[in-house]
Amino acid sequence: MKLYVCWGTFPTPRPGGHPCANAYHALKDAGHAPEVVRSYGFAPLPGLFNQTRGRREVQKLTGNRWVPTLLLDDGTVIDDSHAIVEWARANPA
Ligand SMILES: N[C@@H](CCC(=O)N[C@@H](CS)C(=O)NCC(=O)O)C(=O)O
Repeated sequence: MKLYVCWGTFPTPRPGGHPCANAYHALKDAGHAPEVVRSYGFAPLPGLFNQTRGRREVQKLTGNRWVPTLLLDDGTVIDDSHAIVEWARANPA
């Protein structure tokens, strides 16, 4: 499985935590070892930073450029950190 994230899976002071880190740690806690695809980017200036391969792949998969996005080996796409956390809890490795 591939987990598309922004700049990494580090914690940030954001309320609710860093969405990419939340998704990543939920997957790890459930026993998965996702391939992490750093996609960088900055939504308010999409032309400037959102032209990375990762962001383009995310846009193809989801129609938007927001991460985290999870791509399962069977091609299933799970978008949004909350949905990824729920999926991880429901689908331990
Ligand atoms: N509601 C979303 C919010 C995700 C979010 O804020 N993602 C940030 C990265 S941590 C993002 O993609 N921002 C746009 C950008 O960096 O271009 C979720 O929880 O998945």
